[in-house]
Amino acid sequence: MGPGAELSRFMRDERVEPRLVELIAAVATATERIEALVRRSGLTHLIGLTGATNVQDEAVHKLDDAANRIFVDVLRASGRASLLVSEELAEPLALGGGPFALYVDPIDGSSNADVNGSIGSIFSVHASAHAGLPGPGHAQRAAGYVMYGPGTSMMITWGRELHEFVLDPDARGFLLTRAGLRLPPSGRTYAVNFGRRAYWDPGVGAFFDDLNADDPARGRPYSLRYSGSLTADLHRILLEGGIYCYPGDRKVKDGKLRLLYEACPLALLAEQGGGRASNGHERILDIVPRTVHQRVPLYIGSATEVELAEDYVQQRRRAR
Ligand code: AHM
Ligand code: MG
Repeated sequence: MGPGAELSRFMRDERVEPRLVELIAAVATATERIEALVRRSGLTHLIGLTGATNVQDEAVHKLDDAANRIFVDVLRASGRASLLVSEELAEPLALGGGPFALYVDPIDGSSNADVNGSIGSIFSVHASAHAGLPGPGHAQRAAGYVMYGPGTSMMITWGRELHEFVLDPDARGFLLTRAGLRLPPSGRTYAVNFGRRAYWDPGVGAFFDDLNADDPARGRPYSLRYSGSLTADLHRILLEGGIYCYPGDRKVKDGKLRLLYEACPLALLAEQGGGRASNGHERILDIVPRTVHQRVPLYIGSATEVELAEDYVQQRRRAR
């Protein structure tokens, strides 16, 4: 019995295609192995940088590298994926067989690894795609993340609702904790790197001024909660409502986050829980990808806050 045994049983009961169940079981195996590395990383010299830079010109952490190798090995052995696209691989990697393509960010929030902060792995499944470029995110066959925090949670969807599994640290298996999870329609917190405010468009700044207003009658001010790990910050928002944002700005036109292995999988999770995800103008899941490592601005979370963000970004609403 592998770490995905209960998850596989649940998927089979839901009549999910057997080959997809097997692929997700492989993802559960990979992330359980990564979790074991993460837990011991402070003792095993797995924190810090490798000295290399990846295709996005970002410094590669030792954990990025180790987690990427685990995904490659486990996926190759599973025989269920023909292709792996990873934040840590410049080009899509042919794996030899299987009906699916897997898109992963092996370690999301790598900078947190050095300070014993929460990190995660994000994954997205498409039908095998020509040259690694899939259709828009609404065509994803499954998506999810595993957050390595005080506990290890997996949020997953196969396009029918949103479910949470938690890794039992003794039995080493993912156990179902919440089925059919729904996001609150609005919340009281937002997550954004406020240090970039000087680079934002006025509409983006006006949105956060609105959330920060001294206006208890409208549920303001919101609280700011930002950890530097998208999976950890989004986890709070999926459970408690609110919004996570990584806007485009004067320095980084399309923001920082990647469409195929960050924004799209998280957008599918949010929508399956009744939330929304947008680039400020367009639904994330409708964007047709142009390149495998393409970046996209991201506004994701409860429907109320994502719609309000769009109103400000598109200047339908202006500074109050
Ligand atoms: P990474 O996958 O290279 O770690 O980058 C993604 C991370 C997100 O987890 C996080 O929300 C964001 O980058 C933080 O970026 P910044 O330090 O610019 O706020
Ligand atoms: Mg990463």
